[in-house]
Amino acid sequence: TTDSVDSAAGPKSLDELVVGFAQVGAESGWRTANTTDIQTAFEDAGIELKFSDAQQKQENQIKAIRSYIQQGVDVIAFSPVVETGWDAVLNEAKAANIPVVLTDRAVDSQDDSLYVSFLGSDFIEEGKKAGEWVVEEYKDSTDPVKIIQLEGTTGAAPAIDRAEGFAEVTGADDKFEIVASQTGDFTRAGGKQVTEALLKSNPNVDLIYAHNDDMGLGAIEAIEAAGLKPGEDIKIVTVDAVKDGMQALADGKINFIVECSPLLGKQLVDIVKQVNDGETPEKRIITEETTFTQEQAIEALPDRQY
Ligand code: GYE
Repeated sequence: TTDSVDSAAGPKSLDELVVGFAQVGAESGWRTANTTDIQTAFEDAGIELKFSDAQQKQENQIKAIRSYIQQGVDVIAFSPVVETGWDAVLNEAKAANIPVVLTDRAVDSQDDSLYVSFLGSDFIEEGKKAGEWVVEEYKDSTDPVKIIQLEGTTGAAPAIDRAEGFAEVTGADDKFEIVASQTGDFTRAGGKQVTEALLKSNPNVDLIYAHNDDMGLGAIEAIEAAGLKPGEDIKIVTVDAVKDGMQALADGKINFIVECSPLLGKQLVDIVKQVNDGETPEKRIITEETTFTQEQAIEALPDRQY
Protein backbone atom coordinates (compact mmCIF):
# COMPACT_ATOMS: atom_id res chain seq x y z
CA THR A 1 0.00 0.00 0.00
CA THR A 2 1.02 3.64 -0.30
CA ASP A 3 1.24 3.78 3.49
CA SER A 4 4.04 1.28 3.72
CA VAL A 5 5.89 3.00 0.90
CA ASP A 6 5.62 6.29 2.80
CA SER A 7 6.89 5.00 6.09
CA ALA A 8 9.85 3.33 4.43
CA ALA A 9 10.62 6.46 2.42
CA GLY A 10 13.68 7.57 4.43
CA PRO A 11 15.35 10.94 3.83
CA LYS A 12 13.93 13.24 1.16
CA SER A 13 16.19 14.69 -1.47
CA LEU A 14 17.09 18.31 -0.68
CA ASP A 15 14.96 19.73 -3.48
CA GLU A 16 11.90 18.02 -2.00
CA LEU A 17 12.39 19.55 1.45
CA VAL A 18 10.35 22.55 2.58
CA VAL A 19 11.28 24.60 5.65
CA GLY A 20 9.06 27.29 7.18
CA PHE A 21 10.88 30.12 8.97
CA ALA A 22 8.97 32.55 11.21
CA GLN A 23 11.18 35.61 11.71
CA VAL A 24 10.76 38.21 14.47
CA GLY A 25 10.66 41.24 12.17
CA ALA A 26 13.09 43.76 10.72
CA GLU A 27 13.68 45.77 13.88
CA SER A 28 17.47 46.08 13.70
CA GLY A 29 20.58 45.80 11.55
CA TRP A 30 21.22 42.48 13.29
CA ARG A 31 17.83 41.17 12.25
CA THR A 32 18.13 42.13 8.57
CA ALA A 33 21.62 40.56 8.44
CA ASN A 34 20.17 37.41 10.05
CA THR A 35 17.34 37.23 7.50
CA THR A 36 19.69 37.67 4.55
CA ASP A 37 22.09 35.06 5.90
CA ILE A 38 19.33 32.47 6.44
CA GLN A 39 17.73 33.06 3.03
CA THR A 40 21.12 32.83 1.29
CA ALA A 41 22.10 29.64 3.13
CA PHE A 42 18.89 27.84 2.08
CA GLU A 43 19.19 29.07 -1.49
CA ASP A 44 22.78 27.81 -1.63
CA ALA A 45 21.71 24.45 -0.19
CA GLY A 46 18.88 24.12 -2.73
CA ILE A 47 16.24 23.79 0.02
CA GLU A 48 12.95 25.65 -0.30
CA LEU A 49 12.42 28.22 2.49
CA LYS A 50 9.05 29.75 3.27
CA PHE A 51 9.65 33.02 5.12
CA SER A 52 7.36 35.20 7.21
CA ASP A 53 7.99 38.45 9.11
CA ALA A 54 5.99 38.83 12.37
CA GLN A 55 6.67 42.55 12.79
CA GLN A 56 7.68 41.92 16.42
CA LYS A 57 4.23 40.52 17.29
CA GLN A 58 3.84 37.11 18.89
CA GLU A 59 0.33 36.60 17.51
CA ASN A 60 1.65 37.01 13.95
CA GLN A 61 4.36 34.48 14.63
CA ILE A 62 1.89 31.96 16.03
CA LYS A 63 -0.28 32.44 12.93
CA ALA A 64 2.72 31.86 10.67
CA ILE A 65 3.67 28.67 12.54
CA ARG A 66 0.08 27.38 12.34
CA SER A 67 0.06 28.01 8.62
CA TYR A 68 3.35 26.09 8.22
CA ILE A 69 1.79 23.20 10.15
CA GLN A 70 -1.23 23.29 7.86
CA GLN A 71 0.96 23.30 4.76
CA GLY A 72 2.79 20.26 6.12
CA VAL A 73 6.32 21.66 5.85
CA ASP A 74 9.17 19.31 6.80
CA VAL A 75 10.78 21.52 9.46
CA ILE A 76 9.70 24.72 11.20
CA ALA A 77 12.34 27.15 12.44
CA PHE A 78 11.63 30.35 14.32
CA SER A 79 13.13 33.04 16.49
CA PRO A 80 10.58 33.62 19.27
CA VAL A 81 9.73 37.30 19.80
CA VAL A 82 9.22 36.68 23.53
CA GLU A 83 10.04 33.72 25.79
CA THR A 84 6.61 32.80 27.11
CA GLY A 85 3.39 31.46 25.60
CA TRP A 86 4.59 28.92 23.04
CA ASP A 87 3.52 25.58 24.48
CA ALA A 88 0.16 25.36 22.69
CA VAL A 89 1.43 25.98 19.17
CA LEU A 90 4.57 23.90 19.73
CA ASN A 91 2.39 21.01 20.88
CA GLU A 92 0.39 21.37 17.65
CA ALA A 93 3.62 21.06 15.65
CA LYS A 94 4.61 18.03 17.71
CA ALA A 95 1.22 16.40 17.13
CA ALA A 96 1.69 16.97 13.39
CA ASN A 97 5.14 15.37 13.65
CA ILE A 98 6.93 18.48 12.40
CA PRO A 99 10.28 19.10 14.11
CA VAL A 100 10.85 22.66 15.36
CA VAL A 101 14.23 24.42 15.56
CA LEU A 102 14.69 27.51 17.73
CA THR A 103 17.09 29.94 16.11
CA ASP A 104 18.61 32.89 17.96
CA ARG A 105 16.09 33.24 20.85
CA ALA A 106 14.83 30.79 23.48
CA VAL A 107 11.38 29.82 24.77
CA ASP A 108 10.82 29.22 28.47
CA SER A 109 8.88 25.93 28.00
CA GLN A 110 9.58 23.28 30.64
CA ASP A 111 9.05 20.57 28.04
CA ASP A 112 12.18 20.45 25.89
CA SER A 113 10.71 17.76 23.67
CA LEU A 114 8.84 20.62 21.96
CA TYR A 115 11.93 21.51 19.88
CA VAL A 116 14.81 19.49 18.44
CA SER A 117 17.54 22.09 18.79
CA PHE A 118 18.23 25.63 19.96
CA LEU A 119 20.86 27.46 17.90
CA GLY A 120 22.03 30.88 19.10
CA SER A 121 24.08 33.04 21.44
CA ASP A 122 24.52 32.92 25.20
CA PHE A 123 22.88 36.25 26.04
CA ILE A 124 23.73 36.11 29.76
CA GLU A 125 27.39 35.81 28.81
CA GLU A 126 27.01 38.85 26.51
CA GLY A 127 25.56 40.89 29.40
CA LYS A 128 28.44 39.80 31.61
CA LYS A 129 31.02 40.86 29.01
CA ALA A 130 29.40 44.31 28.82
CA GLY A 131 29.46 44.53 32.62
CA GLU A 132 33.09 43.43 32.82
CA TRP A 133 34.14 46.26 30.50
CA VAL A 134 32.26 48.77 32.64
CA VAL A 135 33.85 47.46 35.85
CA GLU A 136 37.32 47.73 34.28
CA GLU A 137 36.67 51.19 32.79
CA TYR A 138 35.71 52.65 36.18
CA LYS A 139 38.05 50.63 38.34
CA ASP A 140 39.90 53.70 39.66
CA SER A 141 36.77 55.73 40.29
CA THR A 142 35.32 56.03 43.80
CA ASP A 143 32.40 58.22 42.65
CA PRO A 144 29.05 56.66 41.83
CA VAL A 145 28.68 55.58 38.19
CA LYS A 146 25.19 56.40 36.96
CA ILE A 147 23.92 54.10 34.25
CA ILE A 148 20.91 54.18 31.93
CA GLN A 149 19.93 50.81 30.50
CA LEU A 150 18.12 50.63 27.16
CA GLU A 151 16.37 47.28 27.23
CA GLY A 152 15.44 45.17 24.23
CA THR A 153 11.88 44.03 23.55
CA THR A 154 10.10 43.33 26.83
CA GLY A 155 9.94 39.59 27.49
CA ALA A 156 12.48 38.68 24.78
CA ALA A 157 15.25 36.29 25.83
CA PRO A 158 18.09 38.68 24.83
CA ALA A 159 16.50 41.55 26.82
CA ILE A 160 16.00 39.41 29.94
CA ASP A 161 19.41 37.75 29.80
CA ARG A 162 21.52 40.76 28.81
CA ALA A 163 20.04 42.66 31.77
CA GLU A 164 20.70 39.71 34.08
CA GLY A 165 24.34 39.17 33.05
CA PHE A 166 25.13 42.89 33.29
CA ALA A 167 23.45 43.26 36.71
CA GLU A 168 25.30 40.23 38.03
CA VAL A 169 28.72 41.70 37.20
CA THR A 170 28.13 45.39 37.99
CA GLY A 171 25.95 44.57 41.02
CA ALA A 172 29.03 43.37 42.92
CA ASP A 173 30.04 47.02 43.49
CA ASP A 174 27.60 49.57 45.00
CA LYS A 175 29.08 52.46 43.04
CA PHE A 176 27.34 51.20 39.89
CA GLU A 177 23.78 52.52 39.90
CA ILE A 178 21.28 51.73 37.17
CA VAL A 179 19.33 54.99 37.53
CA ALA A 180 16.82 54.16 34.78
CA SER A 181 16.01 51.14 32.65
CA GLN A 182 13.45 51.19 29.85
CA THR A 183 12.67 49.32 26.68
CA GLY A 184 13.55 50.79 23.30
CA ASP A 185 12.24 47.65 21.57
CA PHE A 186 15.60 46.95 19.88
CA THR A 187 14.99 49.82 17.41
CA ARG A 188 16.93 52.98 16.62
CA ALA A 189 13.82 55.14 16.97
CA GLY A 190 13.04 53.51 20.33
CA GLY A 191 16.58 54.08 21.60
CA LYS A 192 16.45 57.73 20.58
CA GLN A 193 13.06 58.42 22.12
CA VAL A 194 13.79 56.72 25.43
CA THR A 195 17.20 58.40 25.75
CA GLU A 196 15.71 61.83 25.02
CA ALA A 197 13.20 61.39 27.83
CA LEU A 198 15.61 59.79 30.31
CA LEU A 199 18.33 62.41 29.83
CA LYS A 200 15.87 65.04 31.04
CA SER A 201 15.28 63.22 34.33
CA ASN A 202 18.90 62.01 34.64
CA PRO A 203 21.17 64.77 33.33
CA ASN A 204 24.21 63.48 35.23
CA VAL A 205 24.29 60.03 33.70
CA ASP A 206 27.78 58.60 33.03
CA LEU A 207 27.03 55.65 30.80
CA ILE A 208 24.36 54.08 28.61
CA TYR A 209 24.19 50.31 28.31
CA ALA A 210 22.06 49.45 25.26
CA HIS A 211 20.96 45.86 24.60
CA ASN A 212 21.73 46.34 20.89
CA ASP A 213 23.65 48.63 18.52
CA ASP A 214 20.55 50.17 16.99
CA MET A 215 19.29 51.53 20.32
CA GLY A 216 22.83 52.78 21.02
CA LEU A 217 22.80 54.56 17.65
CA GLY A 218 19.47 56.16 18.57
CA ALA A 219 20.97 57.22 21.91
CA ILE A 220 23.85 58.91 20.06
CA GLU A 221 21.35 61.07 18.17
CA ALA A 222 19.57 62.03 21.40
CA ILE A 223 22.86 62.83 23.20
CA GLU A 224 24.06 65.01 20.32
CA ALA A 225 20.70 66.79 20.17
CA ALA A 226 21.14 67.58 23.88
CA GLY A 227 24.47 69.28 23.04
CA LEU A 228 26.62 66.53 24.56
CA LYS A 229 29.35 64.30 23.12
CA PRO A 230 28.51 60.59 22.90
CA GLY A 231 31.49 58.44 23.89
CA GLU A 232 32.96 61.25 26.02
CA ASP A 233 30.34 63.07 28.09
CA ILE A 234 28.28 59.90 28.15
CA LYS A 235 29.91 56.57 27.42
CA ILE A 236 28.03 53.90 25.48
CA VAL A 237 28.28 50.12 25.57
CA THR A 238 26.19 48.00 23.19
CA VAL A 239 25.69 44.44 21.93
CA ASP A 240 25.69 43.10 18.29
CA ALA A 241 28.60 44.63 16.32
CA VAL A 242 26.75 45.33 13.08
CA LYS A 243 28.45 47.68 10.60
CA ASP A 244 26.76 50.91 11.74
CA GLY A 245 27.58 50.10 15.36
CA MET A 246 31.18 49.26 14.49
CA GLN A 247 31.50 52.52 12.55
CA ALA A 248 30.27 54.49 15.57
CA LEU A 249 32.76 52.60 17.75
CA ALA A 250 35.56 53.38 15.29
CA ASP A 251 34.48 57.05 15.41
CA GLY A 252 34.62 57.06 19.22
CA LYS A 253 30.88 57.59 19.72
CA ILE A 254 30.38 54.10 21.15
CA ASN A 255 33.05 52.88 23.61
CA PHE A 256 32.70 49.10 23.56
CA ILE A 257 30.66 46.47 21.70
CA VAL A 258 29.95 42.86 22.64
CA GLU A 259 29.55 40.79 19.49
CA CYS A 260 26.40 38.78 18.79
CA SER A 261 26.57 36.96 15.49
CA PRO A 262 23.51 36.93 13.19
CA LEU A 263 25.16 34.46 10.81
CA LEU A 264 23.13 31.39 11.74
CA GLY A 265 22.06 30.28 8.24
CA LYS A 266 24.61 27.54 7.49
CA GLN A 267 24.21 25.96 10.93
CA LEU A 268 20.43 25.99 10.54
CA VAL A 269 20.74 24.25 7.16
CA ASP A 270 22.97 21.60 8.81
CA ILE A 271 20.37 20.97 11.50
CA VAL A 272 17.63 20.60 8.86
CA LYS A 273 19.78 18.08 6.95
CA GLN A 274 20.46 16.08 10.13
CA VAL A 275 16.76 15.95 10.95
CA ASN A 276 16.02 14.85 7.38
CA ASP A 277 18.62 12.09 7.67
CA GLY A 278 16.99 10.82 10.85
CA GLU A 279 19.90 12.00 13.02
CA THR A 280 19.54 13.81 16.34
CA PRO A 281 21.06 17.30 16.23
CA GLU A 282 22.74 18.74 19.31
CA LYS A 283 20.11 20.17 21.64
CA ARG A 284 21.97 23.43 22.27
CA ILE A 285 24.40 25.00 19.82
CA ILE A 286 26.07 28.15 21.13
CA THR A 287 27.39 30.77 18.72
CA GLU A 288 31.01 31.84 19.12
CA GLU A 289 31.57 35.56 19.53
CA THR A 290 34.05 38.18 20.64
CA THR A 291 34.15 41.81 21.85
CA PHE A 292 35.44 45.01 20.22
CA THR A 293 37.30 48.08 21.47
CA GLN A 294 37.74 51.14 19.23
CA GLU A 295 41.09 49.92 17.83
CA GLN A 296 39.69 46.46 17.17
CA ALA A 297 36.66 47.96 15.39
CA ILE A 298 38.89 50.05 13.12
CA GLU A 299 40.81 46.90 12.22
CA ALA A 300 37.76 44.69 11.71
CA LEU A 301 35.55 47.13 9.79
CA PRO A 302 36.97 46.69 6.26
CA ASP A 303 36.17 42.94 6.28
CA ARG A 304 32.91 43.12 8.18
CA GLN A 305 30.17 41.27 6.22
CA TYR A 306 27.17 42.92 7.83
O1 GYE B 1 20.71 41.53 19.44
C1 GYE B 1 18.92 42.62 18.30
C2 GYE B 1 17.76 42.05 17.58
O2 GYE B 1 17.67 38.27 19.17
C3 GYE B 1 20.03 38.41 19.29
O3 GYE B 1 17.45 40.87 18.30
C4 GYE B 1 18.78 38.98 18.72
C5 GYE B 1 18.58 40.45 19.00
C6 GYE B 1 19.69 41.37 18.53
O4 GYE B 1 16.74 42.89 17.37
O5 GYE B 1 19.58 43.57 17.53
